[in-house]
Amino acid sequence: MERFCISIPKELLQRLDDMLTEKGYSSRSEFIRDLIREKLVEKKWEEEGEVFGVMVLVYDHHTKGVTDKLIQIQHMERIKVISSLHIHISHHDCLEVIVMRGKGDEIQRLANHMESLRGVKFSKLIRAAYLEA
Ligand code: NI
Repeated sequence: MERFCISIPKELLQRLDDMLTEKGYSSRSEFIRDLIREKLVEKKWEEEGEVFGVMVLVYDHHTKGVTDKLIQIQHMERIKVISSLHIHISHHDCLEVIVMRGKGDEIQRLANHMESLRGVKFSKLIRAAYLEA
């Protein structure tokens, strides 16, 4: 581990400490490391490297065509869907979790496509990436 000093306005440090307490972090260092990793994951999404996307969807499977379209999208060649989980949450609605691997912009495009389908009531893409650090 390397150590370094940073200068930070008092108010900002107070905000940082409030966040640490709120989230239950035991040290500033651990929190700062996580913040840096978060930035690196964002950066990886902007660049050409391989990233992971986890899409959560809630949709009404009675809406005409939505199930077929979702399957069709997931079969697109350039994005690899690693895994998906389907839960029937009510008579009408399904919850689906889709884990994808590929380039950031391609995963994002796919996510946008799924989100905009008629019958999709909720959607959220979680942007993840593997970092060596
Ligand atoms: Ni279902």
